[in-house]
Amino acid sequence: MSENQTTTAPQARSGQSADFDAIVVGAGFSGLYMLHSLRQLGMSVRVYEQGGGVGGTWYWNRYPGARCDSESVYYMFSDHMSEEILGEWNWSERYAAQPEILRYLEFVADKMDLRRDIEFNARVISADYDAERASWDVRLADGGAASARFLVTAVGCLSSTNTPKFPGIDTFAGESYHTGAWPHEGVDFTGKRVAVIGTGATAVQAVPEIAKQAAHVWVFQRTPNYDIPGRNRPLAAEYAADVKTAYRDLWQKARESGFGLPYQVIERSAVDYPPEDRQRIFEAAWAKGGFYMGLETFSDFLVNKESNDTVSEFVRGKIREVVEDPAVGELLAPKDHPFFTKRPPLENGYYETFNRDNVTLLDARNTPIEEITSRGVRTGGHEYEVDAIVYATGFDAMTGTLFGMGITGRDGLRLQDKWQDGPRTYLGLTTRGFPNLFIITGPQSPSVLSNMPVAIEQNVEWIAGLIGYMRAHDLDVAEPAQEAEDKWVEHHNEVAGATLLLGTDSWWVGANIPGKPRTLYPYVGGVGPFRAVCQEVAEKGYEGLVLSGHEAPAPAGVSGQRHTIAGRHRRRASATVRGAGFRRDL
Ligand code: N01
Repeated sequence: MSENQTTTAPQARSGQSADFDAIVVGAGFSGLYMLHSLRQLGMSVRVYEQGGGVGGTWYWNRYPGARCDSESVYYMFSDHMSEEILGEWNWSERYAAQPEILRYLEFVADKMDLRRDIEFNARVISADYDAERASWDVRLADGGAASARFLVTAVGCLSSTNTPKFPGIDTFAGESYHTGAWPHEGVDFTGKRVAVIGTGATAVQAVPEIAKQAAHVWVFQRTPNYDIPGRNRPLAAEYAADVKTAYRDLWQKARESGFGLPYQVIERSAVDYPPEDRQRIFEAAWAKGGFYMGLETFSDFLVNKESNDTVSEFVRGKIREVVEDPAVGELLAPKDHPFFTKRPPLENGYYETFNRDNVTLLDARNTPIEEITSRGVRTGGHEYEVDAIVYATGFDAMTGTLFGMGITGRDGLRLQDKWQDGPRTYLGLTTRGFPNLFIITGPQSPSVLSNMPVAIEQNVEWIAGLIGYMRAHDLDVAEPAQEAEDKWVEHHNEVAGATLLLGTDSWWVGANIPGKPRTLYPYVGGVGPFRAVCQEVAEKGYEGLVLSGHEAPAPAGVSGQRHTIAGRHRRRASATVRGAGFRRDL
């Protein structure tokens, strides 16, 4: 990984504020594509990236075993970014590992000559909207400053790490690591005693790798997950070639799908099938590996508890089969929440790891972690002495990084104050009171409930489309009308409420962060239906947004026309839910 990629903005370093048409924050998948798209409009763009290189999530998450849970052939930019890159790039594994994905993003950045507009090691500490100038003023941690008419956040959904405030955490004398900020030089656990706290998708990838090196690993599990076998393997050249040949159809299918993957969703309920047929369908998906288990078996797991019970029991049975010690198998088998109401991790050897002599599973639900001591972790009155603690404890997802950037809109309104009871957005992409602020993969858009590149491409293209429209029509300011935003929030909550998701504690609903409002953060109405709504909004001249020249007064909240628009969103709710593979009408 090359660390000397900084291209400095001379103006930002001379004590004066540089002025750009747009500022983009973040240089992962989203920021790279946003930069490219805005350049296509002929705009001057500056990207600020906190890391020392491109990659976003894939720059920071270098923990052992880190790899993508989407099949790599679909985890990349489509021909919308570059047909040439799509043709040239070849993945080596079914699920690409972190170093390969990082290489891919570096390849994209070089190929598209993106680095010259990116400033690395540049952390945004504030972004203030100046209504008179219709401009965003951005300040950086190192004293740099810049302004721009448009501010686009491309900061990812899982970029603010969460380390629980365990008593005594600072007293530990050994090594401590958070998986989301892993040392670039790697960590050698050979012969070490290691505590891993957490059993989410990250730990499920890391534990088998750490266990291969360590003298002993203690895994502190608070909630077991329904881990699906990934069945990772070298990517067959013929398969990869077939995907490339059919990419136009496959990408279109992914764009119109519920979760951003071109899988064959069949509208059917598990409860309508006799047990032996159900079993056959489950076994086939289990053997295939990956999210086929959730997406290609039955279509009503998220809205029908009875149907969900069948798949939940199937997965529990599989876990019990693999784990040799029945007590450990039972502890690993989730019973407190339905399948897929938390993000199911993909595993490659996770359950087998608990058959090793050097791995011990501990129940952090019934015997919670009491404190971190200078020597290790105390739980149930016992001190587990270790050389290293790995915090696989997740992220302050979706809002943590946005709030950390100090975004202040019109009249001094801070984003965290506006969203103190939960996010309020129009389409997840804009929020009233923050003109010309656009959020890629924001809350109330499909974001993490999609194969990410597909959600990102849609968001970026919509934002670029809007900015292009504004420039063509001599418009300077875009801000959602109050009623349009209210209706989107209402629709979002209505769709969320029709699913089982709100009933399970997960980061999807903010339950992992004490005090965070409990609401479903990503939009569950489906990637395809969301795209259709956004497209319709655009075709109607960006209905629901108030577009104006910058001298115009702050936009009024309500109009009869917007009422109609909002009404259409509401009607679409039932279509959306059906379109996303759910059965319950709203
Ligand atoms: O984080 P998590 P993650 N005491 O929040 C536990 C994506 N991802 O980094 O479940 C004890 O899921 C917590 O316990 P509980 C993917 O979307 C993608 O693993 O809250 N334990 C949980 O077990 C994923 O969902 C890929 O009871 C505590 C764990 O820490 C998301 O990232 C790969 C605790 C946190 O799990 C986040 O996954 C990996 C406490 N006080 C991840 N606090 C790819 O596809 C927390 N925990 C590339």
